[in-house]
Amino acid sequence: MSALNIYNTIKLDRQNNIWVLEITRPEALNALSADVLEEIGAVQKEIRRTDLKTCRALIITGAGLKAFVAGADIKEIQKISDYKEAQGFSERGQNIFREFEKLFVPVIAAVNGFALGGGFELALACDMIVASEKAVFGLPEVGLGLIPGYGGTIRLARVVGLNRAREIIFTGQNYSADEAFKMNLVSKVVAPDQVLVESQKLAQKMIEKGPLAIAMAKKSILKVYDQDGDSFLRNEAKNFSELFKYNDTREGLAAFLEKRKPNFQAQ
Ligand code: CO8
Repeated sequence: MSALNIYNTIKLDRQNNIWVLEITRPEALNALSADVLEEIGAVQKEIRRTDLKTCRALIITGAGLKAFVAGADIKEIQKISDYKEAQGFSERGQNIFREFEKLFVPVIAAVNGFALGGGFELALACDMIVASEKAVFGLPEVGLGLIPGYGGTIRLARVVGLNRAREIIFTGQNYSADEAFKMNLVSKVVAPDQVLVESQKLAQKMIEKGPLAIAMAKKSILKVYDQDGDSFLRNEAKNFSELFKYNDTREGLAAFLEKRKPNFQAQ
């Protein structure tokens, strides 16, 4: 990990342009405390301030072999006293998770173990998931008298369909990595010691492509959520056209026609 770690509950490796954010509370199965969320928010700020050459992709993972993230910190949830406080709690997490969707760089969840509750919701807010064979996915909130409050009800339904999402949320049961793969939740299932390696390989493939093109594609895909079909297409066309203001687009097209590798400069 980078020597320049300024965080307490996470580690951020910025040694190459695929940054790795590791949540480091293995004693609590990497549960998302207020401190973890705050530090994740600070990393997002770092990425927004950083140019597209320095940070080209982000991988999120959990420390240890057992858990990616076993949920929001139940000890903290227990202290919530009223509606207003609960609303603040949920919105704080929602805003941070939403930001992963809005970041210009691809975000990969490297799910090395339990991804439960808020942990599953975190993975759902990432652009894609690489899972260990031992990963476990579930939204046990209803068993705690809660519902997924970090965007999980919506994001899950969008990926697996309404009825499957209802099953997952209403039963609170756990699902294996293979089951998650069959539900299109996961891009790849790999051996436990390969989760980070495979996530890095996936990121590597993406960072060889045009960074601005990926940013625009990410922006366009997000609009599937937010708008009806017509405005989605308008938005896609707008983002597509926007790319023609940049040299990289010309470079990508020229390189293909000249049968060489493109040299993208993020400009
Ligand atoms: N929060 C706080 N501590 C946790 C959490 C958690 N989510 N998960 C595990 N821990 C702690 C345990 O309390 C335990 O601590 P200690 O050693 O001090 O007792 C330690 O981590 C190890 O856990 P276990 O001993 O329980 O390990 P096991 O191997 O026996 O079990 C499990 C592993 C099955 C993953 C089990 O720990 C478990 O069920 N964890 C809770 C999973 C869960 O219910 N997650 C959902 C939480 S709620 C949520 O995420 C809501 C998100 C939306 C919030 C919206 C705002 C309101």
